[in-house]
Parts: sequence; structure tokens; C-alpha cells
Amino acid sequence: MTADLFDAESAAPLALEPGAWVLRGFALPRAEALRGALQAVTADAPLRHLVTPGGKPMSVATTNCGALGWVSDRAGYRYTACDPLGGRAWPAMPPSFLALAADAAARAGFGGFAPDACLINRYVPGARLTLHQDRDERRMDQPIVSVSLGLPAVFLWGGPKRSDRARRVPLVHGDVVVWGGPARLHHHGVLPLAEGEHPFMGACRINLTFRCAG
Ligand code: MD3
Ligand code: FE
Repeated sequence: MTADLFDAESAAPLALEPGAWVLRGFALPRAEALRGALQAVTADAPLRHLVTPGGKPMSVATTNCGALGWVSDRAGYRYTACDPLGGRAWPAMPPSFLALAADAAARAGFGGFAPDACLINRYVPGARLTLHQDRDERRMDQPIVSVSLGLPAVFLWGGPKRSDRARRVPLVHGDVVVWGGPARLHHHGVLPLAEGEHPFMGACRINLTFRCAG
């Protein structure tokens, strides 16, 4: 067990394509700490179903921590300093979150990653994310780090054009993916989550995405 966890943090990252790195199991040794910090963040800024600019509630439930948080409503997509629910600043980024994001980015060759935003998505069975680009961040030269916890998901990995053929990449509990450079503006999404029960997270998948938004 200990040997596996050590390997997870020291193994060489796998390149999906230039700029996209999969670090299988990288978050496993830190999963307990992440879950504790997540609990504190969601107690302060609850997960909620944002509405798209078209007015449809998203199937994924969302919250944020860090100086900036991503929100969507009838007015569009943007980053805000305050949680629109309650009007207070988003909860601070927990040190365990920041350290994981910086360590994973460094492992993929992006030293000095200092995200100011962590978007937290919760998927229950059936929840999905249609193909999209992440283009609301100011810093396109900085990578995005994504951490998967709980139930497995099938990630859709497309190209620069929405019509580009998308590959299916299975992501499981503890996987971390780093996306940057030429991959930063590729389309991506998540297929509807399958039914299941995860021993550590229950009947859901949590995804943390770290960004330099401001
Ligand atoms: C590739 N979330 O919140 S994270 C999102 O699993 C989002 O919840 C997904 O896409 C999730 O916007 C996937 C992986 C991810 C995030 C941003 C990317 C992959 C990316 C930006 C560019 C390329
Ligand atoms: Fe995205």
C-alpha cells in the first residue's frame, strides 16, 4: 500500500498529447486531507446548480474556493470575487489544495503554478458536461490542473474545433490531469456519470479544477 502511494507521486506522467499530462493516482496519498478541506469549503459556500446563459440548470453542482470563483447565470459566464449566494468572498483556497495543484503542475513541467481559482464540480449519476472550451481565464499561458475524486468518469478530449473528433479518457479516483500549452483551449467534456457507490466519496464524483483566472 505504502509502496503504491509512493509510486503514485513519483511515477512519470503520461502524455495524452503535447500539453496534456495524466498523473494516475497522484492525489491518492492526499485524498483524506482533500476530502476534509472540501467539507469545510462546501459548508461555507454550498454546492449549487448554476443556470446556463440560456436559463437551464446545469446537471453538475458547483462551488469555488480561492480569490476568484467561476459562475454562470442569465448574464453569462465570468469569474467573481464574491459568492453570489450570500455576497461574501469565496472561501480561501485550502493549503492542501494549493500544494497538490502546484506539485502536480511541477511534475508535468509547469513550475511555479499559483492558481487563484479552484472550481469544484460535483457529479451524481446522470450528471454530465457537454463539450466546451475554458476561455474565461485571463492567463492562457498557465495550465489548468484537474483532480478527480470518487466515482469514475469518462472524460471527452477533443481538439481546437468543436467538431474535432473527441477521444474518451477514463478518469478514476485520485487521477490528476494537467492541461497547458497547445492543449489549453481544446474542447472537453464529461459523459453522463454511471450509477455507482464509491467507498471513499459515496455516490458521486468530485472534480477540482485549478486555474489562474485573474
Ligand atoms: C482541458 N470540468 O469545470 S476537468 C470545467 O471533470 C470542466 O468536471 C471537467 O471541464 C470535470 O470546466 C473536466 C478537466 C479540464 C478542465 C479544463 C480544461 C480539462 C481541460 C481546459 C482545457 C483543456
Ligand atoms: Fe472545462
